[in-house]
Amino acid sequence: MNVHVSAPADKRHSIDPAFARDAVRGLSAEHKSLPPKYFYDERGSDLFEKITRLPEYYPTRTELSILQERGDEIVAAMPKDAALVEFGAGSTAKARLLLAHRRIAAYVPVDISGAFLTRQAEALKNDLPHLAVHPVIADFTHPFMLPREVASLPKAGFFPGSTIGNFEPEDACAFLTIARHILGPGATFIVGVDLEKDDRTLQAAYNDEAGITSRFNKNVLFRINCELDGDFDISRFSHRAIYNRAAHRIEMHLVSLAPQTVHLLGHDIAFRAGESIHTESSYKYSVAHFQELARCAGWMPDKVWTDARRMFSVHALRA
Ligand code: AVI
Repeated sequence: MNVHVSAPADKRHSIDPAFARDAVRGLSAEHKSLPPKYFYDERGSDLFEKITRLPEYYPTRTELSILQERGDEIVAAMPKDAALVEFGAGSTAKARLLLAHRRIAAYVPVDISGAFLTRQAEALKNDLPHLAVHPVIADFTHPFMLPREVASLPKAGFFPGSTIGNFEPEDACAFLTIARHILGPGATFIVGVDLEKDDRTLQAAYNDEAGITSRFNKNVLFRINCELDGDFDISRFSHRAIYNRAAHRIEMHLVSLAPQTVHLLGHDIAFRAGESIHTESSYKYSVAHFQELARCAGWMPDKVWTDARRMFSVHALRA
């Protein structure tokens, strides 16, 4: 499809062309969708941070407990004196649990947000002066170069948070393949993966009582209004998260509460009452199913750690 984007003259300077193209394309499709990466501006990242502390949202605290309790075994599964390469390093809180074991020689946080990354790296250097820290500003879903300072060190990748679950399975396989090439032969990859479980626990985690997930979901419309000069009436959309068991995924949607037309960059986007925008999929895996995905990407499943209730898993893969 050819997407034509015309911005009003006074907005032209501030529009991100990739966001404009993805928004127009996704909202003009028969089944409307928006890529989940657009949740995460400052406000969205702040809302996500709040989600991780909600009583219903079990993944973050469960993964932290696994890293805390099994950190020594997880670090022992890595090559000795490795460079730990974190793909999409958010707060570094999880990496710190591994770095505390002092068997890791260098830390390479990789993130698109340069300012945030530099602040985190400085704080880490202060707290762990023995550790070499070499941040890389890059989109970790595309091939990037590791810093030459870690060229001679063995590598361990780290991808916590079940962010892998937000990729479509074929994109997850492509990402795991890219990561294997970046990390190179002999590397280990530590990946956090949310596990399949009962519908009630899953639905509650994405439909919290305080309504934070709803605000997080609607943030993408807020951004379209602010950054792309859209005119969404956000109060006329409702948050919906359902578990699609056949597809093994939580689906987040924004559902139009009435027939309405939204205007965006010269396009009229018509909604029927009840029509939805699919904004995120969060795939849930069994241990065996994730190991199969890893094998498809050329990794050898090595070890796996789960919590006692088998809510979440941390995998060690070998190149
Ligand atoms: C970042 N990611 C792993 C979260 C998830 O659970 O899929 C994003 C999220 N969406 C709603 N709540 C949290």
